[in-house]
Amino acid sequence: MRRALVLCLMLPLFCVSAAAETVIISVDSTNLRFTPSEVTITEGDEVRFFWSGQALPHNAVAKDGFFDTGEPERAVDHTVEFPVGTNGTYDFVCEPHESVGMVGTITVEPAPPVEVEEAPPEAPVETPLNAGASMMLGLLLACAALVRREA
Ligand SMILES: [Cu+2]
Repeated sequence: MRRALVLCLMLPLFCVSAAAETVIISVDSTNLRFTPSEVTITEGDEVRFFWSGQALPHNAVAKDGFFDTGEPERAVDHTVEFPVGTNGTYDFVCEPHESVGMVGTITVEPAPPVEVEEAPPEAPVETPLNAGASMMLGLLLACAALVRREA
């Protein structure tokens, strides 16, 4: 009984956590490199440029100007969002150390298409609010069945 209730309380959390991810790019100060220097993300994710306590100041500037962490600093905490429509390849450099190879690449893959299997063609178009409400209703019904079975 208690196990089922805990499961029910956690279900909405799983639904929410399927969303954006944050990938951290830091600095390997021993050989003047970004670490990791190549990342692949999906539209909707974000990249956080994060380092502190560096002996030398660094920054990260996209060659196409899409992002720029500002002046080189020993401590940087700068998050870049890649919303839907930004899929592509973004080369970036640390301006003071580009010449010694402190460069990187972010590959942004297109967001997966929205699942349409569950909505037959004759069904009325659901607003996001209705879709969310009916999903919650479905979860509640599943929880109720689970609780009843364990009781
Ligand atoms: Cu640098």
